[in-house]
Amino acid sequence: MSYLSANQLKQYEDDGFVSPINILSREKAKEIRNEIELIENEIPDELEKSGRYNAHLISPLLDEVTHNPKILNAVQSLIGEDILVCGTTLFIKNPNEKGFVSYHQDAKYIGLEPHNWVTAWVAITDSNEHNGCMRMWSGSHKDNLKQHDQKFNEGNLLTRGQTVKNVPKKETIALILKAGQMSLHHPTVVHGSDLNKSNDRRIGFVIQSYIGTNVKQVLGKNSVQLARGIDNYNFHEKIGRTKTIMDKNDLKLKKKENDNLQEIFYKGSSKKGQL
Ligand SMILES: O=C(O)CCC(=O)C(=O)O
Repeated sequence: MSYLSANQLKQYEDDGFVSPINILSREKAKEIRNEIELIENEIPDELEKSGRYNAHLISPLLDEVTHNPKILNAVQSLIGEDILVCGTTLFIKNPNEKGFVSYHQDAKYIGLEPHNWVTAWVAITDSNEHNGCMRMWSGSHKDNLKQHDQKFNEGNLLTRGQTVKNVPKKETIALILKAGQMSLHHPTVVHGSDLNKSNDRRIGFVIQSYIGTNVKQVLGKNSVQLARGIDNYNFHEKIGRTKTIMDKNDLKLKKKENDNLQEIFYKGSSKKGQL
C-alpha cells in the first residue's frame, strides 16, 4: 500500500517533488523552533556553519521529527520500507542577512548511490516567496546530472556555492509551506532559494536524506540511524538516538559526524572550477 496518493506519486514522478504534506501542528513547530533557539542561546556557535548539520543528534525534538511516522510513511512510498537516516541539515535564513541557496542537484555532491533516496524539507516556520522558500525546476530530475560551477559566493548556504547554469528561474515553482508542513524532493531535481526579505527567520529542518538500505556512500563515510524496516546490507555504521538535549557525548558524536561530512562535501574540490 502507498501512503502517498496516486496524485502525489504522479507529482513526484513528473515534477521531481511533492508538496505540501501536513506533518506537524503549528504549535509543535513552534516548540521545535524554541528548542533550536535554546541550543543557539546556550552554545552560540553550535548550529553555525558546519554545526548546522545533524542537529537531530543533540535535540530530542528534532530527533522526533526525523523519526516521525507520517514522514516515514510518505518516504516509504518512494524508496521502500527499509529506510535509513543519513543526516540532517538546518537551513536557517535570518532577516537582514544575505543567505540564499544557489540552484543545484543534491546528487551531484552528496555521494549517495544509487539514487534510491529522498530529501524531506520540514518547515519549522512558514516558508514563502517573501522569506526565501525553496524553488524547484520542475521535471529537471529526468535529465542527467548537470555541470555545476563552484562559486564560493558570499551568502550562499551551500558549502562550495555549487551552481547549475541557465536555470529558467521565472519558470521555477515556489514550494510554499506553512510551519509544520513538508516537501519531498528527488536527488536530481534542480532547486535553490532566494533571500529572506521578511523580518522574521525562515527555518527549514531538512532530513538529507532518507536513504534505502541499498544505498552506499561513495565519497566518504556516513553513519546512519535505522528509521524503519531491516538493514540487510549493513553498508554504514549505525549510531544511536539522543535522549537529552545537548548531551555531552551527543555533542561529541555530532562533531565527529560533521567532520566526516566536510570531507565528503569538499572531496575533489579545488577553490575554483567545476564539478
Ligand atoms: O532551504 C533551502 O533554501 C534550500 C535547501 C536545499 O537545498 C535542500 O534541502 O536540498
